[in-house]
Amino acid sequence: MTPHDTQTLINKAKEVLALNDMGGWTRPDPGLYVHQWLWDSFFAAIGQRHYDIERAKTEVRSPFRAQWKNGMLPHIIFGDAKGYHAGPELWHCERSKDAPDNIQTSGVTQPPVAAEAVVRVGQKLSAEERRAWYREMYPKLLAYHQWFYRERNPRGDGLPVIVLSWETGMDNTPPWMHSMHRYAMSLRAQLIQQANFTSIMERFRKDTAAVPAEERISTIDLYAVYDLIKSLRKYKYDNETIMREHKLLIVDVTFSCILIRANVLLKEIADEIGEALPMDIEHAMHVAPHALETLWDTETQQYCNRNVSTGRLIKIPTVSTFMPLYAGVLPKERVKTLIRQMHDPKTFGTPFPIPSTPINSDYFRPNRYWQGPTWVNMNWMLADGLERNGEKKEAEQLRERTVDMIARGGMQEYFSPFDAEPAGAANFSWTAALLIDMLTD
Ligand code: 9WN
Repeated sequence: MTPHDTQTLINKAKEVLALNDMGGWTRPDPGLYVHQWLWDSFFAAIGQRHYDIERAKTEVRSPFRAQWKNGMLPHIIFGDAKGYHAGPELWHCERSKDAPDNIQTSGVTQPPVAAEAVVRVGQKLSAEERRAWYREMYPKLLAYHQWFYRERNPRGDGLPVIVLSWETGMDNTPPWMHSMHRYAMSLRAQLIQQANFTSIMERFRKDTAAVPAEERISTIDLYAVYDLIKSLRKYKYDNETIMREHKLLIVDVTFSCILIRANVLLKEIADEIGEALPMDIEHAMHVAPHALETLWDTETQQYCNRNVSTGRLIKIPTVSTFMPLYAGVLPKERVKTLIRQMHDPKTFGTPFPIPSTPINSDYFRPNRYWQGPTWVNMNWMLADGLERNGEKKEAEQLRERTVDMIARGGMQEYFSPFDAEPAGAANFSWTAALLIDMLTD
């Protein structure tokens, strides 16, 4: 790519971020996701830091204005826009004693990339400014991380229990959909499915006005997710009740890996400002990598989610199997195995890697959301992980393929792993932001 092309792409990406700039926060896109999402904002800041550091700081601060009293950062903060398919009237977050006052949010969280964004912004500051920035952010970040261990880690093994596929950010990822169908379909969802009512229910969907239905979560899966949200709402988002009563409790590989990495970054922040991490976090940092290894399935040679209720691994392959590269430094042999799998043309080794679901999976569709397409945020984290695992060339190659995919497909939400055909929402913020990051660093 010529320097000229690079500059044109960066300019286009900045235009997308400007288009989605709502003042103090960035929406994911102009049509479908018209509120604020947690990990989207942190990814947005990772791009913004390259050309407007103050704006990036504002973006990182903004999700904390809705931090729950128990420390949780909610996955959506609702603004005034109308029309989103799962708005405040579905969540009723005010039913929780922990919900923030005077602001509407969802009642679950999303992968904790907050510490990553705080550190990436910190990298662009002078040592003195960085310490001030870290002093400001550390207590809020710490409260968030401690919430996981107080409320979502009954086994004390350092891996959080996730209660809705939307928390993982990979909404219809196959292992979650499989377990939901098997163990957690509401009566209503079962009836819709059995009576073949899905085509009728399809008409009531709001999300498919913005994006074609075949690129989104299926209708039955969406209604089942809505019903799970209603059951969390019934439990008033109280995690003690949820851990006891909820039908779908999963230890998720991607989520776990992001939290493991986030704790390492939290420690970096604490060290720089002379703070000692509390015991609960120290303990989690010590035990979580061992617990992560129990998610490795020797038979199928992949990392798998675990269904907490059955105790069994869900052996359905997805891109998550590579995320332990992002979590930390793995033994060389394991790194080589994962890289071999990434390049296998029968599974993940596509022209525009890495597909969210391998191409030989029954679930695979090249344009259906988290069941096949390639996502820029996953590639960004995996390239970072490859690099920290000593695989610089692999990391560079993955970034090049990702940039090429965006250059062909545009600033889209996701892409076909075969030919970079764009799918999902257009003018998508994290694609733009992470592209800027990949082209700048
Ligand atoms: C539900 C905003 C979000 C992303 C998620 C992605 C999608 C929402 C939806 O959009 O989820 O949270 O309505 O489909 O799966 O990762 O944060 O971009």
